[in-house]
Amino acid sequence: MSKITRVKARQVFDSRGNPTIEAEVFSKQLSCKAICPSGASTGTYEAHEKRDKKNKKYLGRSVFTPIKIINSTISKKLLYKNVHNQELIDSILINLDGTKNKTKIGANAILAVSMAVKKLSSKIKKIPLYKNFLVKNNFKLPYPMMNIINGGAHANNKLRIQEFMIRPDSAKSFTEAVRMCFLVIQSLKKIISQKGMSISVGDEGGFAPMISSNEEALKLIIKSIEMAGFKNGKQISICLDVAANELYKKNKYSIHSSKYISINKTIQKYLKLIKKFKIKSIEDPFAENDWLAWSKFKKASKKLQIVGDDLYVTNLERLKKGFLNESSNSILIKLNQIGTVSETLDVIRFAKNIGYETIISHRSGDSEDTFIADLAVGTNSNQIKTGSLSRSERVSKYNQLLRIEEDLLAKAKMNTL
Ligand code: 2PG
Ligand code: MG
Repeated sequence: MSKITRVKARQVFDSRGNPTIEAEVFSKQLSCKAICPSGASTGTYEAHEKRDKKNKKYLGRSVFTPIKIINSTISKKLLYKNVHNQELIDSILINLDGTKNKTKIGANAILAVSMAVKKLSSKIKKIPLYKNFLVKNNFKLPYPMMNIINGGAHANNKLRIQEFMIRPDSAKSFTEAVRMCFLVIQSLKKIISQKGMSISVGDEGGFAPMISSNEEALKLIIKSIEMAGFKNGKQISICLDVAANELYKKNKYSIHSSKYISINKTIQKYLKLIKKFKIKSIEDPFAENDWLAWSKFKKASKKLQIVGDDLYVTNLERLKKGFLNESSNSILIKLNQIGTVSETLDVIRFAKNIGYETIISHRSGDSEDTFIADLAVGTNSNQIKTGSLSRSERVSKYNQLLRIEEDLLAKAKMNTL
């Protein structure tokens, strides 16, 4: 009953219309599918995404080579393995690849299989997916960080910062959290269209108006928070993902304007911005190898949540280095940056042990797969970022969290910030 009988993969498409892998894992009577997401502003140290570079039929983006590996080698190697033994299955996949960054088989192939195995294990146990991770009782719902204005590599406007997010800090339930964000988003929509700007959205479902100044975006958000009847910094907080890798050149940054300035000046400008707009969280304020800038910033900004994404790439070694360097106090978790469910859980466990917040995240190229919603609840992560309240690949995760809250009924509580 709990033995794997077959693994099959197929090419499907992600939210940007690019090919990606869906893996399906079978036991005697049941099967489960999982789809691998894909990033745009990727960190250098992420696990490898394998594509058919030379196949011009899909402009070099198809994934038939890794799919072939799943259908042959992986399917054979996992035959009759116990689907509940995730660690053994993941270690088989890791060893089968044998490289540091999963370049041989590809992390996209490995992850799709690893996630499908976890889902099948839950299905066979007849428990919801969120009950099949680390937490066994006292489940809590994460605070959403909704990316309501998209810039950087996720939109074709000139905004330098990639993500302008809101977090409904005063929400007492997930349902309430979504309602608060809904109200702010509707206000923002009105404000943007009254200004005669487009209300079309970027890759993560947030608006992508043709503005270029970070301050202008922040002012629009504050106005929409107030119009919705909330107070910025109290009921709703602003959070940013700078994705500074994209704005770095020779020890200088062009985060606050198109001019490249020193680390110290960049920090001073950040501090002003944080104070003026009551910003509570900043992700990737500096580039992935600029350890010195990270620790300087951490010392200078006392209560801020500082999140490492491209810095850590959900990699235990890099997280340990960041901990010793005092780089941040939080880590963004993306399954496909490391490539298996087990390694992701190892990183989450370690992060919790050192007192870091774990924030579960989507990718800018995502799909209808809602695995990360369950992962957030099942690992007691207090935040999730999965875009705005538009585009079904984003909304599907929030909808899944609403279902989980309903499933937990009166026992459901919000996590703590
Ligand atoms: C990020 C992510 C998700 P991408 O930088 O945090 O928002 O973007 O998937 O493009 O790396
Ligand atoms: Mg990021």
